[in-house]
Amino acid sequence: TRSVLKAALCLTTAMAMAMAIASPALAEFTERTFRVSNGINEDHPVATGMAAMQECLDDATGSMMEMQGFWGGALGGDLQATQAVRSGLQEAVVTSSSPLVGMVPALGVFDLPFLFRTPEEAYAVMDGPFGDSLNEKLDAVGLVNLAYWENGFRNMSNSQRPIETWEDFEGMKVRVMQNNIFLDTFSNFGANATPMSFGEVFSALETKAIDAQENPYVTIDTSRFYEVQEYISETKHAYTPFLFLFSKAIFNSYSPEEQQALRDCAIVGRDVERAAIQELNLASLAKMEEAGLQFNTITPENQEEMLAKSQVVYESHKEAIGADVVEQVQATLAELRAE
Ligand code: TF8
Repeated sequence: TRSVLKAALCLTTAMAMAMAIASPALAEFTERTFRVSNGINEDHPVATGMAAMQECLDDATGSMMEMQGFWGGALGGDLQATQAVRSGLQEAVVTSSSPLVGMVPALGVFDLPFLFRTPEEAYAVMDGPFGDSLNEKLDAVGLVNLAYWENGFRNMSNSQRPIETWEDFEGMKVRVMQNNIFLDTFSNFGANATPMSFGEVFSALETKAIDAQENPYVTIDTSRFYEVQEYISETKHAYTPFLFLFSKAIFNSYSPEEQQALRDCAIVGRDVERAAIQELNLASLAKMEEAGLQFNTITPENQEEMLAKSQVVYESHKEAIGADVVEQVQATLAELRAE
């Protein structure tokens, strides 16, 4: 018994000493590596944002947290990767909101045609109380949205003709995201809309199984869609965000300090990523024009007509998105526009 007592005493002393030595700030961090799944390629500005986020995490945690980016859908498409994150099999994913509407119907608000007019407007809505209210709905299905990153304003590319009015969509085979709002928006314009996951788009364009797709310029560039397209039309028909989603099950096993570092640094990365996209947008467009694509913008009148034509989509999806959600975003936008 004596030696046991002695050993116990020794242990207590050792523990007390260890606790005194460990710096109180760093004691809150455990060495962790986590995977971040991306559908887009590594030359997309999300990588620039992640580099800034990593630097921030290094500073905040004493280099205890390391992100590993996976690109080009290597860990699955948006929907598949998000399901893995939700069930705790994967730590994180940067995904468009649009394929997740089946999980969180309110996210469909971002798919409503011509909802936002400027990036600043979109930022104000997403980074404010409205964005928070959607984050609560994501949380309820096991997803922690660290921040709203930018996918951006979506424009058309196709192999047939310039899009100048909604009538130009007549009979065009347009790939849409796996989302009924996009499906109805393009069907309503007279297109032959086909839902398809992002990973299938390039070869579907290449083999002419489809004529057209829509994405921000930076994506049309970095995913090489322009190599198999002839026309690019600045429709800006929707602004879709990227969500930086962390598995709630895994997030909850982290210390409060680790959770805070993730939230803070995701915002640092967000700002860098948004700025990088705004800059690259013009460069991407110039590059695609140089590669021989014919570019056109849409007159404000024709854009107004597209919006008017799309009112039926607002009406038919309002209930599914949540009438309160649609009304809240419209009220927030009205307030911003009155400023
Ligand atoms: C789409 C989306 C995608 C992104 C990407 C896979 O068209 O805009 O480009 O979600 O991360 O499916």
